[in-house]
Amino acid sequence: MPFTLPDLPFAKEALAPHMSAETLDFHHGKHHKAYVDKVNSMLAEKGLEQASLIEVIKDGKEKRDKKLFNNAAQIWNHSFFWQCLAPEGSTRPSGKLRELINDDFGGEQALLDQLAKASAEHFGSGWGWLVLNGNKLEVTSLHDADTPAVHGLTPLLTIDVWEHAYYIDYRNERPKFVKSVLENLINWDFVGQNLDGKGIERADQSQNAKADIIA
Ligand code: MN3
Repeated sequence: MPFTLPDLPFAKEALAPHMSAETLDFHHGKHHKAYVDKVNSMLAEKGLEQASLIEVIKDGKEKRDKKLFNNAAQIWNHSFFWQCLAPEGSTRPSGKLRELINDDFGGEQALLDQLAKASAEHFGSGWGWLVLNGNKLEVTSLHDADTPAVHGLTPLLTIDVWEHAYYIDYRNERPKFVKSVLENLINWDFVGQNLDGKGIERADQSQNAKADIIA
């Protein structure tokens, strides 16, 4: 069953000026789509036509098939990333998420500062992450296509720091991009929802045709 490129959960112009429609045209319409097309072109030869996206990612990791792992993990990371974004000022951390942020970081600004630092200072391509490790919130960053989905961590929020994520709007200024996205575009409702541990399936199902049939 081929994977499909999920639609963006917002209008392409809705994140400007922090993330332009042109960036989304390239980032979603070309980069994310290329990962989907690449994985689809590999499924038959790998005998994975019936696998879910997470199964494909795990298969790639177990068999040390870097091409399969990298492309499949990038589908998932991007599907998750789009869900983490929302038009400026539309949500704020609330409920249990707000409590955890206060307990583990001492407040929202401290969390944003740590996440901005980890993302901006990550060396090379990769992703900044807020994850739940056991019962504790943690900020981390992972290289290239690597994903918390295969590290036993519960993904809550991510920010893409590959150059393709910011070069059109911010040129080489990654810290400015990171700050702008973190302070203006985070869908905190989605982040809070992921405390239930189902964030991995949530981003998988959004583009897994098999899941649509079950639903
Ligand atoms: Mn990207």
